Amino acid sequence: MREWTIREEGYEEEKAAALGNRYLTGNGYLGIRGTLEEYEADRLPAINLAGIYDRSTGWREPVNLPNGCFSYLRVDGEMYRLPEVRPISHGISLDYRHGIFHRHTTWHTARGNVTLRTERFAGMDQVHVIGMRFQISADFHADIELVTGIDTKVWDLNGPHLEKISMQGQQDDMVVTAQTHEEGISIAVAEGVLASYPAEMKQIVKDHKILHRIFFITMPGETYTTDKWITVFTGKDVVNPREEALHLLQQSRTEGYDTLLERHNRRWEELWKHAEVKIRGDVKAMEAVNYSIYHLQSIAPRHTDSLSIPARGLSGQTYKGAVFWDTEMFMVPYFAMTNPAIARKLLEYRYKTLGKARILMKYRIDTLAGALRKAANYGYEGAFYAWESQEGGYDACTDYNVTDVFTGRPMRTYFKDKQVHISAAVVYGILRYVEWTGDDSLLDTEGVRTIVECAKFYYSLLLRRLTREDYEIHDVIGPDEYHERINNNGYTNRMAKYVLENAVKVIETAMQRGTLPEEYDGQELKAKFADAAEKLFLQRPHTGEKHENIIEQFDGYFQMEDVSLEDVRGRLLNEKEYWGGANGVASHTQIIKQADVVTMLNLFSREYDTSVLRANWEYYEPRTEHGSSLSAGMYAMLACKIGEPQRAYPFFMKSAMADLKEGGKEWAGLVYIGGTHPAAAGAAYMTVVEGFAGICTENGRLVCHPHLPQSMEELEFSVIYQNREYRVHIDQKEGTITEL
Ligand code: IFM
Repeated sequence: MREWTIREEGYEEEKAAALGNRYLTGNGYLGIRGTLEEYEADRLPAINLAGIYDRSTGWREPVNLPNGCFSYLRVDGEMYRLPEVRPISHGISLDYRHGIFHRHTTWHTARGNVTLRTERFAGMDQVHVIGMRFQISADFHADIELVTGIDTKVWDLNGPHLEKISMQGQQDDMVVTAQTHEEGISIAVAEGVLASYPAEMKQIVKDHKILHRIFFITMPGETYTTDKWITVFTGKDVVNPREEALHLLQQSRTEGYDTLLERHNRRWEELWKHAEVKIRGDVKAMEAVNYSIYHLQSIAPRHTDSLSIPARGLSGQTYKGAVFWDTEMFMVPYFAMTNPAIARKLLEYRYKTLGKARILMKYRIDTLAGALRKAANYGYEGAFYAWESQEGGYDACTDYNVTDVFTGRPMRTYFKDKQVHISAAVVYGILRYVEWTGDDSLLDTEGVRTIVECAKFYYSLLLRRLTREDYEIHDVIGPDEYHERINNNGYTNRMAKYVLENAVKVIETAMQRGTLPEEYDGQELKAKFADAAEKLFLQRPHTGEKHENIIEQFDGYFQMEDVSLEDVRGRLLNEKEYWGGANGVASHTQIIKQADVVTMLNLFSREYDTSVLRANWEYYEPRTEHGSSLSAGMYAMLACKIGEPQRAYPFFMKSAMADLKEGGKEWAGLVYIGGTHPAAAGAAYMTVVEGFAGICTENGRLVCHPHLPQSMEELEFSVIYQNREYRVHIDQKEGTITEL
């Protein structure tokens, strides 16, 4: 039987960063890192806000809130906190069915043992509230002081982001207000406690903190419970965040902790009704995939319309809290199948970031945002979406996105300029949603405009040589980021063709319905896009002994040094050096960072014989570093499509365990790059549904072609397809799909 709980017993200080990610709780509005309550900024605690960005000293990044969870204990006047005082027992756990974090710590003191237990959750029912409960017990008459409040000195990668910080006591409650530097967005964090035992309470403001001091003496063996509520609002949510935060605090206190927790649990149970995956015979796989789903649910924006999900979820400021292609390619499919309203929101974010130029107060020039503007800046037409999209579609990707470990100097990278496949991911997400859900209202005027503008972008990238009839796309970076500025990337060209072909269909339908935006000449665009789609050069499976059936990743790839992954790894002079760029160890070799041709084949598998799919899987897998968490899932899914679930299995587990296992990349030099990996979580889910269960649509009907790995006796889950819910049951012999 599974537990729905992960645990970490014992205390190891150096694990703080990793556990902060693994034990994350969140509700789409905010994410609370799974760190200990007594941690200050140097141990990476954070309550990370969705969709509020700021720039002060370096990169623009999402804002971490004043830490309303901050707390520690004093016993007989001595401070008891980690890591300063070693405990005799300590552990944390996460109930990932309900997003509840627990901690227990027992310290030995001069007069006896004291135990602190805490519980906390980010309200799923009411996203502006964080609930916390402390339970303290001792085996002697301990003189306890529970210190809890709001720490305004927060962990930032490139902060500080908050100014005009004010800390005020408000009778029994306290409230911190502040403003972001760049846009002056006001934020308010209010906090209140309720002790269920007679206690003396004081408030103090000290060292960037506003704190309650709760004094009481324990009876041996009794447990003393203190409840705490933290409420959060910003100027983006309401006109007066401070008043709203205080008001909600009062309301939460009146309703009580247990009521809040019960409603929170109920909301999670509703989410699991459509999302849970049951696997008989392989508990480890079942737990890993449901844990992945937990993360996706914890970061899904439910409270507002104009948000998408960053590549590291709500686990902090890594990757600038930006939205990448990860969302459309890896997360949208999961939400379309289990919670289409969320998938729709994620896609509408791209409509909002299509072209509106937003000028922020301080950084007028480089925050001119929007996909249309980005394309124009490079001399292209149409919509070139931000590679690292922040609010308003501002591209947060810098020209120098990597620091050279040898010189300490920034290295020119071309991710922002050349990963043109980002716009195709947006179109893919929209069309995948429409096809799966049947909700073509997403293809209203804005949807048509987005797709047409993306098609115009690819059209404007096309090149034709005087000696050739076909069209090419040069100077790009495909999914494999180690090979920059290459020509005719197999993935990019195929995705461009997909966009052009679908733009023709979308224009046709819009013309019939009279919904084509007035600025377009439908006939002319259709003719141009159809011609481009037909003549666009695609890398084809090679013939000939050496590369029989292999699709070359880009022009000249086969001429690059064909050397093993281990040899390339052995050439590293520093374990942290970057493998790509001008001097990278992989740049002139066939070693690639992540699935590239394999990603293309997975998306368009129906266009190729199994022999081609297999040959490419076998050719590229040993040449792939899997240096991105996006890679393994693509190999897993394609392995299922060639009928090899056993080969898929380790890649599926790698994806599903991306946030569970030790050893992920956490630091690049001095820059923290850790965080959660929601794209890998989405890939793990898709491997179960599309890979192992083989769910797909044929003539508008849901069908399955299962390929279960040996360890899985039975697989069961629900999907929402075209507004109807289906229960899928697969065993080693057959699969059934039943409409509920
Ligand atoms: O989008 C990915 C990219 O493909 C590889 N580097 C990390 C990004 C964010 O996950």
